[in-house]
Order: sequence, then structure tokens, then C-alpha cells
Amino acid sequence: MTEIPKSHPRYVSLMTRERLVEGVKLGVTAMQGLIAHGRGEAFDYILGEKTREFALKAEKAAVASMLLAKHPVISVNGNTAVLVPEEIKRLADAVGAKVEVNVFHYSPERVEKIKSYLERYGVEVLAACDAVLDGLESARRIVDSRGILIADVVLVPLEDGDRCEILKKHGKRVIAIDLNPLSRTARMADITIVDNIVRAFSKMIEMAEKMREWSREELNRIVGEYDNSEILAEAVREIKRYLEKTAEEITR
Ligand code: PTJ
Repeated sequence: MTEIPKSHPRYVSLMTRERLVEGVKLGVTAMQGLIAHGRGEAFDYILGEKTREFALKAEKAAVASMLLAKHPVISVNGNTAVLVPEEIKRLADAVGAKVEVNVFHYSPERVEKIKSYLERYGVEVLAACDAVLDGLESARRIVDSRGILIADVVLVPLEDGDRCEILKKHGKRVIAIDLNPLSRTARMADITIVDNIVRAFSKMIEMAEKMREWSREELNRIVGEYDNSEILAEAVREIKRYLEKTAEEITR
């Protein structure tokens, strides 16, 4: 791993990259995952690299949905596994969710590597790959009959739009984490968290630890009042505001 001095102004961002590169070396993260992360970083940059109000609202609705669900599942790919392994365990415990490995760049060996990687962090992992989601061509159709197949709510960080659509066709409520508010996934999901996955998981754990004491009535109210199209529009407006403010600072 490259030595990054803590004093470096972009320490967190550079360390995140290092984790993904290590993930690739371990065969956990796909090479394509590095490219996907680069796109995420670009959106994070023009959002000011912080969790905004619209993301907090989506994170709260996401936690409420998972707490209300009968079979909530956290779907994990190669990027998610290396970026938030401890947080996956903590969030799954806090909301009572199962954790399932589901990847786009599929091989049985890779699924096994992601599973063992997460198990080192104490995560109980579903990865039987013994069922198929009808209507989907990509490898993401391969799921676990105890997990995504029977789930009513699925948290899908760094997702592709196609699977999001199919999960919805199968009657599941989809929560996406995607820094790109313009993506097909962002627009297809029921709840879209436009935030960096690293910050989003930490916030959701904090919320879940409090909200699990709340009544179902209160949780239902949060989900009922949530409007995803308004949240996405707010994310796009925030990018515009941030860029305009920066343009003014540059010309001052
Ligand atoms: O492990 P696999 O085989 O399932 O492959 C995973 C990747 C990420 C390669 C695969 O799902 C993929 O190609 O994803 P996409 O279609 O490129 O979409 C990834 C989305 O996640 C993009 O819209 C990025 O903006 C967003 N993104 C990337 N890094 C982050 C992020 N969103 C939140 N936090 C991040 N750190």
C-alpha cells in the first residue's frame, strides 16, 4: 500500500482509493470498480464531499424502510465489501438485515472471495447463488433463495439500473446509494441516497441505533412522507448552487 501522509489535504480520498486497489489485488473488487469509483469521486467533488440535507432525509427513510421490512437484505458487491466491511456488519445487526453477495462481474471464485473477506469482519454472508431473478440477463440475476429472492426491501449500493428495475418488477422496495443523481439507478430506486457510501453507512448506523426504538407508526410516517423525485431534484440543485458559489469565489 502506498504510504499516504495524514497531513495530505486529500488523505481520506486517497486512502479510499488505496482500499479499492488492495481489493483488486485480493480479487474482491473488479478492475471496473476502480473506474466506477472515479465517477463517484467526480460527483462527490461537485457536491462538496459532505453529506447534504437531502442525503440525510433519504438515509432516514432508508433506515425506516429496513426496520419496517420483513426480509431486508443488504446486497454487497466488490466495491462495497472493501469500502465498508465493518459497517455492513453493524448496519445489518442494527436493522436486522441479511447480507448477500451479488455482483455484476461474476465468477464463483470471486463470490467466494468476497464472502470470505466479509466473514473476517464477522459478517454472516449469504452467497448460495441457487436462484435466479427472472427478466435479467446479467450475472446479477443469480441470487440466494434465502436472501434477495424473498426480500421485500433491498439496499443496493453502487448498482446498475437494469437490476434496480428488475428488483422493482419483482415487487421489492429498492434503496440505492449512488453519488450520481442523474443515473438510471438513482431514478429507478424508491429511495436514492446521493452520498458517498462510506459516509452513508456511518450515518445510517447512527440513525438505526436510535430509530429501532421508535414505533412502527412513526417509521411508517417517515416512509410515507418521503418523496424520491424531490430528493433527486434537490441533489441536482445543490450541485448547481455549489458550482455557482465556486465560480464566484474563483472570480473574486
Ligand atoms: O463488484 P461488481 O462486479 O458487482 O461490480 C461493481 C461495479 C461498481 C463495477 C458495477 O456495479 C458498476 O459498473 O457500477 P456502475 O454502473 O459504474 O455504477 C456505479 C455507480 O456508483 C456510479 O453511478 C457512481 O457514481 C457510483 N459510485 C461510485 N463510487 C461511489 C458511488 N456512489 C457512492 N459512493 C461511492 N464511493
